[in-house]
Amino acid sequence: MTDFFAGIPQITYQGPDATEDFVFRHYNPDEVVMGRRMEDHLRFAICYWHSLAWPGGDPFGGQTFLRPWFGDTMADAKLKADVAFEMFRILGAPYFCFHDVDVRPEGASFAESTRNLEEITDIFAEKMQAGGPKLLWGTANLFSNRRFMAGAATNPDPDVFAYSAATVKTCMDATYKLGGENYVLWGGREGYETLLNTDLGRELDHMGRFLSMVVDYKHKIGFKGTILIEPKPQEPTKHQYDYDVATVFGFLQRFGLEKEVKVNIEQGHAILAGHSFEHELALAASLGVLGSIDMNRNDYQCGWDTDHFPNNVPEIALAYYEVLRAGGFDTGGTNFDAKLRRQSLDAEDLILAHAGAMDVCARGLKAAAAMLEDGRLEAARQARYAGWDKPEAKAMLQGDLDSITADVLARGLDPQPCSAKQERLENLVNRFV
Ligand code: XLS
Ligand code: NI
Ligand code: NI
Repeated sequence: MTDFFAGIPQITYQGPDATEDFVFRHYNPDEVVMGRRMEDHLRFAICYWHSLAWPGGDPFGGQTFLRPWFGDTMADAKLKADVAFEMFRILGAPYFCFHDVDVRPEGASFAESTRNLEEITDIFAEKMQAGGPKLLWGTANLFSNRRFMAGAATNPDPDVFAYSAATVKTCMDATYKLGGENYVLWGGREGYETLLNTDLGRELDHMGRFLSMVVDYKHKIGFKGTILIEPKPQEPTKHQYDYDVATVFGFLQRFGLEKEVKVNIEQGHAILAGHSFEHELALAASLGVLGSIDMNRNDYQCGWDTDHFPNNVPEIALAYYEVLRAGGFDTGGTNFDAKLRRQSLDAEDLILAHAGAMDVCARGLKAAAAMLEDGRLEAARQARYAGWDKPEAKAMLQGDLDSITADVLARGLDPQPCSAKQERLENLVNRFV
């Protein structure tokens, strides 16, 4: 036991009327929603990087957090692991996620970094066995160290491609060892700063080959989890190749990987791409690649990825509505890829941020389930397309432009528009949120 969270109680469900701060008011893990326990629907994960490794910097100032484990020794990493698992326990989090660099110090060589990762993940394994959470996903940080400044798989230097591939292998090994349910690739610097020095076609070819190697390795070691790509349009690079769900899907198809790889969709990244979160979720579901979500929120007045904790129930309800329509999560879950504001210095801020976010997600999930169970939204959607259920409409799709034109003439067609009922549907949504 460390004393970092001293005095902070275990967070438990106390119902919406509770007056204390350190409680869940809406997240009740055992409550059954649409036939599934809430905990099994939401599959919350806490991310190591923002909660335990992020020092609180912004473009105008550095570290604001002074955590006792901020150092680069194995002793620091072990203290951080102790605090991490205490935090997971206090919040009753069923899952966590990490990058290699979040959890271990960088070694003097690749081999030493790998040994450090193995040692720390062995400690994780013990803590997980002793009742700790499961691993939702592991990933490699191929964007912070200066060696990755021009990209990882898309780096003009083949040695960086090699270093990146070897790093991903070690992180997949660690994820597999810990029973991780997914492995994520976020292409942090897979993109460009200027076209003037970039061979875009070559970089995309290399990225495709890299991903194919990742998929091959998954099968080679018998990893049963899902490989996920996390789209983001820009930041840190000016343009990132994994721009959004549509772009990623086209990339996967080009390399024949659309049945092998799904997407991890982040709220803030969807907004940066000029979409809504629910747009990205609905599109991924319709393409059969909806994997998991990174839950957070961008500040709508700032143009960057601020990774706030979520607190907007109506938005989250629409997001989970798409998740539920798609049948809910399989190996995916809700990872809080969210960080405290840099003035939120206290240990309790970390706990309250997550407890509040879990409550907000629970409210969103319940609202989404109620909308689905009510059925009127889906009935209206079906009614709108009802014409397509008719045999002659289906037959038309088997025809060609000549046969369709003949039919238009024969029937003297003159289509009449009808209302799409948007406001009526929006009013309906507002009854649930
Ligand atoms: C950054 C990304 C990152 C990924 C994991 O914007 O969201 O945190 O989720 O590398
Ligand atoms: Ni993310
Ligand atoms: Ni992000």
